[in-house]
Amino acid sequence: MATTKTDPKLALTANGAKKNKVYEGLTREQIIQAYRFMYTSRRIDDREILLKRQQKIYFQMSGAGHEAIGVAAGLALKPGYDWFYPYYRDRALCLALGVKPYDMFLQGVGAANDPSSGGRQMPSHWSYPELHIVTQSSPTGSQILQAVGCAEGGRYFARHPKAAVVPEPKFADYRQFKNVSFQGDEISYVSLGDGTSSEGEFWEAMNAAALGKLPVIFCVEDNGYAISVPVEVQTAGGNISRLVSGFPDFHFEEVDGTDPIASYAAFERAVRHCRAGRGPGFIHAHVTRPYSHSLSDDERLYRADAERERDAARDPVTRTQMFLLREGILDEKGINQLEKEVEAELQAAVDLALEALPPAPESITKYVYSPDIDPASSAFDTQPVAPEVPADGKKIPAKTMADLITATLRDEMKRDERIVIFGEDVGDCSREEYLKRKLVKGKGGVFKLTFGLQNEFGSDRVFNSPLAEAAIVGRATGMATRGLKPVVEIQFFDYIWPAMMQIRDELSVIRWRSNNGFSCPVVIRVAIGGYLTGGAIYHSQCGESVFTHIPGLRVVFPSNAQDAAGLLRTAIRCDDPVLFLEHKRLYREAFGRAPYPGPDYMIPFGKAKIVHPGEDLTVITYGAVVPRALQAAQKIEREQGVKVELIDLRCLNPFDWDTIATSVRKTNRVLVAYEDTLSWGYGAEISARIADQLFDSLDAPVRRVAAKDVFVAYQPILEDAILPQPNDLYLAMKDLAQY
Ligand SMILES: Cc1ncc(C[n+]2csc(CCOP(=O)(O)OP(=O)(O)O)c2C)c(N)n1
Ligand SMILES: [Mg+2]
Repeated sequence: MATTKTDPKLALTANGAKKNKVYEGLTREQIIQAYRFMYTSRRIDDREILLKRQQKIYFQMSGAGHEAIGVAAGLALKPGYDWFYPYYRDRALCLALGVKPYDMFLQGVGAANDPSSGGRQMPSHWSYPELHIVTQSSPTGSQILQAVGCAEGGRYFARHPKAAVVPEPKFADYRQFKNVSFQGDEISYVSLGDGTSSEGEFWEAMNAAALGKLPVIFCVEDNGYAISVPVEVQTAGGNISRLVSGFPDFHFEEVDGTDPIASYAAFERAVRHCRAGRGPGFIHAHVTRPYSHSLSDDERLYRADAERERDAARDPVTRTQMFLLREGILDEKGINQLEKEVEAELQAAVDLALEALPPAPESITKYVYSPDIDPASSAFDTQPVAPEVPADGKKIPAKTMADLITATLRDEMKRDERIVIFGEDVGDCSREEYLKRKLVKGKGGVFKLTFGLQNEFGSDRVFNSPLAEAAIVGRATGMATRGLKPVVEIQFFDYIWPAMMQIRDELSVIRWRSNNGFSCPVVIRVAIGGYLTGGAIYHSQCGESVFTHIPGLRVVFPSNAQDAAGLLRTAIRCDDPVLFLEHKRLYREAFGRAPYPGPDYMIPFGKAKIVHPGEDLTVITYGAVVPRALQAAQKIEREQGVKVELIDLRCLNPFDWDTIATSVRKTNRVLVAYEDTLSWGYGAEISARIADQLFDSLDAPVRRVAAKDVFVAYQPILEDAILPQPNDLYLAMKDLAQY
């Protein structure tokens, strides 16, 4: 373990002539302060390593070698004004922004009052809302797109300041619980390691930042290794600066990141570029990694001694100490004094942290969802407005699910200026002059559900994104963290997978992992499902159970127009992230059309609908299986007199256990039907719960009807054989009724 020592031979006394000298704009006092942060950072690492060996903390991740670049960033940027998406090596940055060593030790011991996460996250996973240090996670690089979205959020509020005002609504929505702050020239800082620049999300973020000329500073802290993989195996040509140099409107810096003054100067130039609105900044800092990757790694297994010695000669802490002595900024006595003060502070902080109480086990479910708004509550239970009868006495026109989703989006956008809509092809036309000159009508989504919205609300609020699903969700997450309400679209469920990391490890978990420090209530609309005769493998998939398996994410799946309108409004106004699944086959189906239920119509989450009452058999389903099950239920009643109670769940997380239990207790027979593949599907969970909790009420086994365990094929004969059909449902109902 390399510890930091003062070399007494180098000690000089203060040089009077240099007293007023500034170094790239930094005064001597500021440089002493910078050194104090660097030294503190290194010594916290050393203390944590000791505590880990004594089994008093459970993990350690060091920032050693990265202190100078971190402190430089901290001095050039403003806490509580700019926004920070750091990574685990940014201890010195956090100290420079105002985080206290005590807070860091609290995370190490997993204390209840750890301000970053309340004992939920490993140490070095920073989260300090007041300083604008946004909760970070462990997947390398998943913070980068969010930093871009954060910058977009700041710009949006600067251009639409009225959107930040919390109205006095008749109905309390998520806005009441989001403090929006924006400056107009704030910067989003994001850092990553050299290895992490291989992640696709890094490139999506660079592209998005350049396209938007956004004030984001990307800082690549290049220590030459990603665990054991050296940079020349990681980055083509061995230098990330060369690879990114073609991105337009960036200010680029490649700097010795072990030199705090050169690093500060690089940051200052990038900051000026960003604050002036000229585009993003990119700082490539060459740093060192004097300790192994983590305590679980031993770098001697893959790094030769000579190489490690070369690194040690560039150690930023030792180097800065030598600089202080050489410049006469501090003499040996001064250095000793500073180090003693730091040691005393750390000792006190460790002593205190070791006494901190752990969190209570009962607290584990706190902040999975918003503690402020419950979308399953009666506040979201409003009545549809009766439509006006046409003056000519004609029938009230019934609208499709597609129509009512568009109408709901339009009314919500009128009501709430924080809503922005983006995704692939969702805009009417990116070349605005065509719209202005009325040369084109506009597209508005491949299914046309957002048609006309860009025209009506402007290109700031409805716009096309690059073809990059992780970027859609990651940027939306950053925007929502700032207080916007992004309602984004994933064009086909089959293509949601690039966004999976953002959905599973970020969007859904941000509130919980930050102990309610941050939240990001995004709505993701997704076109899902088959029965398309020709949709084939990549336009017909279901897979909702993959998402209902994620704590923190609401999942909704309406089967008809009115439910889609009511549930989408609840999704938009609530304070949780929502996956809103829209079945493509139902968009324009004759089944389930309805008049528009009005601009305040809402349905609470987790409330099923009994589509067809009955006493003999319960069928539990949702989505496009609802009309198919209804057809089968009507047939079996006609032919056999069996009365089926058909339940449309409408919302999959939360789901309506009470309605299921009441029905099964009455009918004693139950069929669970779903369009997804049978095994490990959504119905498996429902069946298991029924078997567990309603065993005494059952007169027959719990049966399932679902897709075969294969992909959906193109040829309609095959598609019919794969997906559950009305006749499959009919036969299963008959079998169960006779059991
Ligand atoms: C997506 C993902 N893949 C793998 C890992 C495991 N992992 C943690 S750190 C790391 C190396 C990161 O290297 P680099 O980006 O250069 O940062 P450094 O640790 O060198 O500062 C790896 C592979 C992870 N956390 N996330
Ligand atoms: Mg590295």
